[in-house]
Amino acid sequence: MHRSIFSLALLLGATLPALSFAVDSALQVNDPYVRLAPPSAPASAAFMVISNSGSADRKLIKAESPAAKTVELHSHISENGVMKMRQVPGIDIKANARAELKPGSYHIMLIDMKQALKEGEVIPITLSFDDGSKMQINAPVRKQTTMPADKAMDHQGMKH
Ligand SMILES: [Cu+2]
Repeated sequence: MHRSIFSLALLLGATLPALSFAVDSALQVNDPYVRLAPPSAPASAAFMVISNSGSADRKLIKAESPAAKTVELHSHISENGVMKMRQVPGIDIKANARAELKPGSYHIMLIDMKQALKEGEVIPITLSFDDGSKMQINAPVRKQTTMPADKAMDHQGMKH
């Protein structure tokens, strides 16, 4: 009797480490979209908010999409007063924080689109993170609004 309870405790103890070994469920992507570019434009950009509810810093290190020949992670920097895009090796998503990919800031650049984008079309994007985890998201194509950033944020918040 004693022995069987003891084995059960051992068994439960042994399964606990396995439970905490989950795939990166701490990361969540909200409100992804791809900017509708003019049909002649060879490139467009994808935006989204990536939240990290975990206790470890994460980094987005790669993005891929079947819709574009090349996909790069970009940031906007101000160089001599001129805003320029620059490729970056990764986008940080700090522990218990979020990374906002938005116009004028970090974004996922879709270069050499295979087809012209259509409004409402959904673009699949695969995100790879520094812990080896991957996430597949679907980003609808949206017309670029010219709202100020704070208004756009309110709008995003209201959607959920
Ligand atoms: Cu860019």
